Amino acid sequence: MTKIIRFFVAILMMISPTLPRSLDLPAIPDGQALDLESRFSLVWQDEFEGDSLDKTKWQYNWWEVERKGGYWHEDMVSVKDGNLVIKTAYQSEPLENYYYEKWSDTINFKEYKEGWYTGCISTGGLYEPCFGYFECRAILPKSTGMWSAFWMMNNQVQNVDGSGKDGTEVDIFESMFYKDVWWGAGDAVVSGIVYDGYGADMKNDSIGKFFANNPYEEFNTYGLEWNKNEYIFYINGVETGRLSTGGVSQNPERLILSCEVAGQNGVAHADRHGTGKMSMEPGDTAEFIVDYVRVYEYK
Ligand SMILES: [Ca+2]
Ligand SMILES: [Ca+2]
Repeated sequence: MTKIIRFFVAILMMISPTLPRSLDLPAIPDGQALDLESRFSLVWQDEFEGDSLDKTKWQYNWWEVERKGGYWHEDMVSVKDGNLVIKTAYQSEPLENYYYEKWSDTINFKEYKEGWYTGCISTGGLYEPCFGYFECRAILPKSTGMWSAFWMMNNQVQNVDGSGKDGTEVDIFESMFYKDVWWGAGDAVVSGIVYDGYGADMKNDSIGKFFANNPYEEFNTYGLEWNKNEYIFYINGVETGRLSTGGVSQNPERLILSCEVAGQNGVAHADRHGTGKMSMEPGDTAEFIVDYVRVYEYK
């Protein structure tokens, strides 16, 4: 089905490259190829070798008790066979009940409940770069009603001053269209930005949806080039789009790998992202598998 839709989209793109996006269809990446070697130098990486998370590079979820329709918990994060694995599964017995105070490293305690558990890791407080090229290589978790993401942010994103220059959430990719074959988006991811506040103050923009290659079964790379003037998004080293809406962040930001379950207050349900109802049942597991995260500076 996706092959037929991709073919249809390719025809539309021959008529006009922006036509799929204007119809809310995913587009095929067809921008400039990234010239990584001549323009950038590798300065930070985690290849996820070994058998545990490197705590000199990452910390576990740093905020919130419940995360949307589930819970973030470090027991859902592991390193094995050269990959980071963030597992999403239903826990009939709640896992140990602690969480990090929002926006801080302070640990608090509150009762966790039965429900969907998943995980998040961040370089917050350990490595917060500003500008460069950021890439992960990953296989996406197979369930509707949830999504994985590789993203960046800092605490200033919540600072409402009319600009994103103090800090912008940059969603390098979010996967939320698993099995969404109706719009042909099943093999697509979305990329975008959120800036100048959350909740009622939130402003955002997106480059739209773009196809990756069989992303729930195979590794693809998802990248962001961030300079003073714009964000440039890539899939497998091919540009998908650019954004600078609201002003580009000029401050350091942390890198984040996460899975989230659609819903609220720890209860899973379909939400505004159109992720639908969770297709997993208790006993099922979805895995977000990350081969590496690499960071490059401009030469
Ligand atoms: Ca701001
Ligand atoms: Ca690896």
